[in-house]
Amino acid sequence: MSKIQDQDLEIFEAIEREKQRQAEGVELIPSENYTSEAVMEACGSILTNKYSEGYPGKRYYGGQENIDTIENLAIARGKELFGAEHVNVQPYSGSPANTAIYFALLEFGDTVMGLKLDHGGHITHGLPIAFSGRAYNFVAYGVDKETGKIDMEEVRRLAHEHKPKMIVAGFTAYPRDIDWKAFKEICDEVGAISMADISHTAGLIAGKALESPVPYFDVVMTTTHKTLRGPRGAMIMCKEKYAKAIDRAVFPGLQGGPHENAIAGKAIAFKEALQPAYQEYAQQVIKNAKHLAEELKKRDFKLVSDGTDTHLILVDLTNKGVPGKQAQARLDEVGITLNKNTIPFDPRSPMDPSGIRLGTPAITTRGMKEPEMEKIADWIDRTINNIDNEEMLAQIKEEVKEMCLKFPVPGIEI
Ligand code: DSN
Repeated sequence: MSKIQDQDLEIFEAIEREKQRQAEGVELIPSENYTSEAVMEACGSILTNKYSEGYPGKRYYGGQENIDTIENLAIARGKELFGAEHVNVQPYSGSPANTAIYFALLEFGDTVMGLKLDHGGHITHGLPIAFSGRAYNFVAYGVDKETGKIDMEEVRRLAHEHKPKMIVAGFTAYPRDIDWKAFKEICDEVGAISMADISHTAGLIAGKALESPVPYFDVVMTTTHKTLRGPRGAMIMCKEKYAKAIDRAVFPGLQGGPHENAIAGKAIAFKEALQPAYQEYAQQVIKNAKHLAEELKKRDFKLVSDGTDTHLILVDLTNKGVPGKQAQARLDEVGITLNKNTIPFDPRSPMDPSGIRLGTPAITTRGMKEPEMEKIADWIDRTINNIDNEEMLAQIKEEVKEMCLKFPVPGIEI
């Protein structure tokens, strides 16, 4: 970072402070992770200099021989990792990737089904004020009030009633595994295109810790920087019959020049995820999440759906008398980063909801295991129970820092 230090001290110092924050804190935002130094090198490499509109072998500008090698490797490794028929590695991120899928396979105004935002769906799954909600007629399904789990009978009923052209299965804040086969059956019953958004769980699927929708679904989208532990970005997988439409929608339909530095990072991350050690990582992410969930329950935290099958936990703080926004802010102060989140049927506003969302991908990358989950549950409990006790919070912050410094973050020297 010496060049940045010489040239731009303000940015250098902000990055240094961020390094310190990442090293000294417990990162529990379930969509975040620490990518490898190799991936970061690729993202910061000279590949950022190159324009390469088009696809390998069919580019618009010259000088593509090395770019084609890189993108072909990313595609081949993506296919191998997920067993996909066709892969597009160019989407800049999850939202443009989902938009490209809709643009490829739907007409504006078509009916689509997706999970309600306040039940765990994403803004690109039909939020009325987002592009998805304005361009398409989204019909939302939700979770069962008692179980907190997706109500597949409601999905079936709504599908038969509305005859959607596409059903989106996937989430951004839902703690349970998805029954892909059941979704696919419903899609087949009504002739809908099946679309899975596995952004949160792609790494757990690649690591064979969760079942994959790829064999059954028409189209599958994932971001590459969450459990998959790659660079910021996304990829689309689909059946061969949709390949042309998807590629055309990504470029030139929606995007211009692909970010080949990020695509090189994706190729490296996919290679890492193909190694046996990655499967151990994926298993441990889930073991940690289940253990953390149990430890929180022991301390009288109420979990949506009463637990987790994945990396993600959604806590309803109503019984603690501390709203999500205040919990997030105070936990931030002690070095525990997570996010406030709506819970299903939340009586509070999305800006200050009743819940918090947390997860284990990042802390598992650092090597934390079950004993550390117990400490983290304890710190969360003590913070929530002593929300106005500055002395106690300062003490917890020291304890958090002491533990974190024993677990290195890739690319950060302590
Ligand atoms: N922002 C992501 C998440 O936190 O789940 C979704 O796009």
